[in-house]
Amino acid sequence: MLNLKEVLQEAKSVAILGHIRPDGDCIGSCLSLYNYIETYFPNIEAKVYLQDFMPEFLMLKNADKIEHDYSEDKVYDVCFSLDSADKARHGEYVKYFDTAKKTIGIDHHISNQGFAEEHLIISDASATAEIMSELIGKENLTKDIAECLYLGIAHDTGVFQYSNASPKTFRVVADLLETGIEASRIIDETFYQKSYVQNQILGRTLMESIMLMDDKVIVGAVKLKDMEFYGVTPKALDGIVSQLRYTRGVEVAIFLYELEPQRYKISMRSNGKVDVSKVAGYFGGGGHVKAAGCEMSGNFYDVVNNLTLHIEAQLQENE
Ligand SMILES: [Mn+2]
Repeated sequence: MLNLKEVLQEAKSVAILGHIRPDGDCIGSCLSLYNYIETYFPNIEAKVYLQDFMPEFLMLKNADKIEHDYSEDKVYDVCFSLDSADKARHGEYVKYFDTAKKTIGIDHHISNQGFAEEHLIISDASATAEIMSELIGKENLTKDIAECLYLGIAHDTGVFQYSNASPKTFRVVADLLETGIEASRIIDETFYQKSYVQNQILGRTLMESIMLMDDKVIVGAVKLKDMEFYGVTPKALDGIVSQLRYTRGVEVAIFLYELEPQRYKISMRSNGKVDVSKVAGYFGGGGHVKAAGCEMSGNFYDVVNNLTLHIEAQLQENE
């Protein structure tokens, strides 16, 4: 297994890269490594590069030091690629990867082919942060490092709910909790909290949702003019489909938003009876059994009818 200490002992400068549109696991993993270096290898000049950033992650130590400028042509001794299944995921920061003297990839995506010189890819780890927890080692955890790792694992497991959260994940999380982190504050402020406007759109979408197929399918939609009215981007619509799924008796939740007139982005969630990745697959999309998405053209009713035909076929098959 990769030995973090050995790698860092020989390094004077380290670049840490995540992926474009970074999520909690990406940011948590990158900052855990940064904070580890700052604590145990203070002489190393380290930098985390991420293109954009969500303000709720500022609660993590040194989140304010994340670099968003890539104009400098610096050559690093070591470049870490975290939570990124392929090189293109690094976006414009890839130049630091390409020029570094040594590259190391750490990831949990099954599609990662190992594009770095040295890599640690564990596809049954729930999150890159779970792998980082093991690499850093229980004995080296500080509260600041543990907060980053906990946030990463919590986000990639949907707060420990998805099937990727294994008994091992919980053992790692137990070690993180031992450091005294404020676990519920981290989850509340970075995962569940929404802006007032987001809650308004969520409420309105739930209120205007429709039930189909003997109440086995629920459909919610947001139109372009609604997004304009509330002044939000599609990012603000995250989580609406999950809330739709929490409707008793529902097998599949469908959430649509308008990309342009007569063009929809569709997210689906299933409780297990219907494989929504198959449904999305018919329309050029994909995903997992319980979570999938695609894009479709047509008016709202055509789009919903086309989707429910495939859902109905699967429900009948399984009965
Ligand atoms: Mn991840």
